[in-house]
Parts: sequence; C-alpha cells; structure tokens
Amino acid sequence: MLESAVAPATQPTFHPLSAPDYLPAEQLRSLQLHRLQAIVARAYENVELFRERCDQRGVKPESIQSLADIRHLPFTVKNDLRDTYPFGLFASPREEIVRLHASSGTTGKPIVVAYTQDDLDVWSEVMTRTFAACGVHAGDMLQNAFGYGLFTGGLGAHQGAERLGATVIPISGGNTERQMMVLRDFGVTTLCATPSYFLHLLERARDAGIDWPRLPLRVGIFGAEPWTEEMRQRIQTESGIRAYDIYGLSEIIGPGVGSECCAQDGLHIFEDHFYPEIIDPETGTPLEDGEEGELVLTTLSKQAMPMIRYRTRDITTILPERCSCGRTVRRIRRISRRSDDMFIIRGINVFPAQVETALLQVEGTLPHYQIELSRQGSLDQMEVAVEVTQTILDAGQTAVDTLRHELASALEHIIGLRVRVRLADPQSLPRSEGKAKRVVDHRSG
Ligand code: DLL
Repeated sequence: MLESAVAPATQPTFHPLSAPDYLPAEQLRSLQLHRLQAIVARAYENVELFRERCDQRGVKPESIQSLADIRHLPFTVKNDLRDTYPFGLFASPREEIVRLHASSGTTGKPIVVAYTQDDLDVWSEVMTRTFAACGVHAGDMLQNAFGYGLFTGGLGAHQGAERLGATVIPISGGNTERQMMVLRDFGVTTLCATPSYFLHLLERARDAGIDWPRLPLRVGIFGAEPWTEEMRQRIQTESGIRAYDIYGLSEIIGPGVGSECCAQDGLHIFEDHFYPEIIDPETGTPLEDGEEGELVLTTLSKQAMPMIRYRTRDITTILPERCSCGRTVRRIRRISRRSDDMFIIRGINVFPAQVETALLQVEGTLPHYQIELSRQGSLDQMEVAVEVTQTILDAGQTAVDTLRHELASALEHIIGLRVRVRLADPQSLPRSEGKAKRVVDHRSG
C-alpha cells in the first residue's frame, strides 16, 4: 500500500477537557507552581520517606517559591516503591483509596500504585485529552486491546474513551481470533494496543482473508513499549491507518502522561498534572530544554500517591518549540530507549531501537525481530533474528544471501559492530499480547 493510502489525520474537534492544553504559558506556569507547592506539602506531611529525605537536605515545603526550586527536592526512584512495598508511599488514608494497580517489572516484587476518586477523575481527563489529540471523537467505535487487570493500559484507556463519548469494546489483550471477529463485525474505527501486538493482529487478519482496506479502522493508539519512527511508517503504510504514540507509566498514573497530536511530531506532556524535567542520567544534573537526558516527572495533582521528581529511566528531550497544532503544553521526543535497556557487546553500547531502525531500513524484512545475546568462551555474541517476506524466500538463495548481507551492513553502519543476522520464516518468531520482548540475554554473570 502506498503512503497516500494512509488515512488523513483527522482534524480534532476541540474537546472542553482539552482546554489546559492551550493555556498561555504564564498561566500554565502559575498553575503548576500553585499545584507543586500543595503537593509537596501533602507529601511532606504524609509520606515518611519523603519527609526524611527533605529534612536531611534541610528542605521544607516553604522552600518551594518558584518552579526552579523543584531542583532542591530529592529524587524518587523505582526502588523506593519496592522498598516500601506495598503501601509505604501512600499519602491518603487507606479508606480513601478506590483503586490499586501494580506493575511487575522484570525483577523482584511488583510495585503497587494507588488512586483516590479524584485521581481517577484526573486519569480519565488526561486520557480523554489523549484521544482528542489523536483525532478520536465521540461516537468512534473503540476496540481497547490494552490488557485489563493490574496493568494500567486497559482500564486507563477505557475510562478516558468512555468520558470522550466513544463506544468502548473492553476486549483486553490476547485472543486474536476474537479480536479479528470484533474488528471485522463491529465497525471499529479506533484500536488501542501495543504496536507489536497490532502488527501481529494485522498479519493474522490478512491470513484470515479479512479485507483490511474495507474496514472503517482509521486510528491506532499505540504505546507501552518503545517503537521507532521507521516502525510507525511500516504500520501506517501496511495498514492504512494513522498510528499515534502515547506515553505513560504506572508510577505516575498509567497511560495519559503524554500523547502525540495530529502533527505526529513529539508527545505533548499534560503539564498541568505532570511536571517534566530532563536530567543527566549519570550525575542527576538538570539539563536545558532541547538537551537529551532522563525524563523526571512530578505529579502535580495526584492525591493517593504523589511522586516527586520520579526518575523514569526513559531517555528523551523536551522540545521547547511551539507545536503546529496550537497546544502550548511542551512536547517530548518519542521515547526510543531507556537508560537501562542498553547492553554492551564487545565494548560497544547498543540499544534495541538502533537495531529496529537498521532492520526496517531494508526492503524485504517484516517488522518482527528479536536480539539474542550469548557468550562463547569470553567473547560476547549478538545475533539478530528477523522475519523476511515470503517473496524473498521464494526468490531463492541469492536473494536471501543479498538480503542478509544488506541487513548486516545496515546494522554495522548504525551500531558500529558486525553481528550475525538470522533470517527467519514469516510468523516464526514469538509474538506477545502486550509488551514485546526484544532482547533475550543468555549470558550469565
Ligand atoms: O506501559 C502505561 C501505558 C499503557 C503507556 C498503555 C502507554 C499505553 P508501565 O507498564 O508501568 O506502564 O510501563 C512504563 O513503559 O517507563 C516506558 O519505558 C515504557 N513506555 C510506555 N509508553 C511508551 C512509549 C505503561 N509510547 C514504561 N514509547 C515506561 C516508549 C514507552 N516506551
């Protein structure tokens, strides 16, 4: 399918809940300061760990006289949530908490996050703003394939979509047969999923003979895992829909921290509720807008569990320029990596996103890949398995060898390392119903 066949970006109709997206800068800053002062006071009063850290530094809630004073406050990190598991960072009495979610992560205990009714209202508001920014509107038929349960994706998107006035199909992740039936029969116009699960669904739908271009599906709301601009282009050209990137994390609220708009050029942070900073991940020093570093977020209105200067480990840049959509809230560049997803092969730092970028530059690949790390003797090995199209396989050995060579060169060019490339048959690599597992590390110690 050609790029011209991609659905045009819908011009969003203004949604009243989106008004804060357009606040004049001065008004926004003054609202942020007012909320920051209140939330710091609340956390100081109710969260022991935060109070102790402030006391050690000689910082009091009254020390916050300007937004720049946020720099005096201590950071919060993921381990703080683990160390105080399950309820140690709550700032509301247990009876006022109406919802819990949890995120398991890769190691150890899960982290638990809490919401009061007011927090749920803010969450549905920011998700409504997310959908509105992506051109979804009342009356849209929305298939929500984010997982429901302790994961924040399903319920987070659900509340916002209902408040927007869309018709929500709470199908959750997985059960691809049923997803296809709903997609085909219900007149779905908007689909929420991880980008990797959407690709799986697209492929299965084609195999099942679904006449994809005739579906009314127009918008994809994708997030919860890193994906590249190259992947977006693939998704858009192959499916004909507009694919939008949305961002969030359980510790802050879930999805709804930031979202692309119809300009598809960075994600607006809903700054009236989540105050962003960028720091140097090594030293913790705050960086200027426009500089790349680790995103640090402070919840400005969350009652049950305020997060002050939470270090997300997500690497991005705040884009200070005004967006063409007219929103005044600042944007971040799409998150393509985390400070902790880097691996080192023979002394070279590699991020999975670099591999994705390299693979998708080459014709003949399918957007499914996995990176395997192993050790032979004392030498680290990296193998990239990528699915290739049936057309390439049918074209014979020379075509296959040429493709392998092109892929190895593209990878070497981007990561600076010659690695093994394994061409896999279509649909032979593992698929995930939620976040994709891109790296399998067999090295121990
Ligand atoms: O993934 C919340 C979410 C649900 C976001 C649905 C978007 C859509 P966690 O499971 O706590 O929460 O994982 C949060 O996932 O720190 C990022 O590293 C990563 N992540 C989330 N969205 C994106 C994105 C949800 N659009 C962690 N691009 C975050 C890249 C993302 N990474």
